[in-house]
Amino acid sequence: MANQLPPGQFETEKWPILHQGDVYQFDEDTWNFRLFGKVKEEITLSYSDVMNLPKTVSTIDMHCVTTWSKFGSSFEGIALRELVNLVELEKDVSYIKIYGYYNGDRFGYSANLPLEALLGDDALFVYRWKDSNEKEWEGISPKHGYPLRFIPPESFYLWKGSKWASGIEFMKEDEAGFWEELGYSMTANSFKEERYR
Ligand SMILES: Nc1nc2c(c(=O)[nH]1)N[C@H]1C(S)=C(S)[C@@H](COP(=O)(O)O)O[C@H]1N2
Ligand SMILES: [Mo]
Repeated sequence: MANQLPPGQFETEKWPILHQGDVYQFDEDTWNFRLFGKVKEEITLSYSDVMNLPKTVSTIDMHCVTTWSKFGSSFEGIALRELVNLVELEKDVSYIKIYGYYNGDRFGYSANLPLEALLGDDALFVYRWKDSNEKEWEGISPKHGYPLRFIPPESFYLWKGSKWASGIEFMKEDEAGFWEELGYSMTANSFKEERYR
């Protein structure tokens, strides 16, 4: 699957920046990460709680619905499954929403995804990355979502990757997030070109 161009996409070398609203300014004292929704007990993690979880490194292609694709970036972060392991899910939880900052609201952005597709090494909350031709790690910049940014598997368009990630809601039914409410695809499979609803 790696380095495959989905239909209707072109390759770019640089990593473009796209988002709505202003850039979140990280403050460790007020930052936290919430796991909530259909779980036995909701939990709130501090920045150090999150950063002390096991780390995963993956190389993941990114496909933006505006038609650019960027191949072979390496990311270091916390696999989504490590966070799921911290809560006891109610029966029949199949979907999640990953939240992120939007214009002063830490839960103003969200994207819905099927949980089952996100349990591998290619579903990561990242804090540093390495371009395909670089040797040195570089922190995820504030504009790309510092301190924690979700990168979805390459089978999903990149809007499913919440910047300035702030929590995961566990759900039994699929529910539209920020872009999905505005007409973008619920499933967003980049290789099936599922752009709009
Ligand atoms: N919190 C937040 N995350 C967001 C967005 C946003 O507006 N707010 N935009 C999404 C969209 S539409 C895209 S295409 C990607 C772009 O990520 P990049 O700027 O790192 O390339 O971020 C996604 N994550
Ligand atoms: Mo986008």
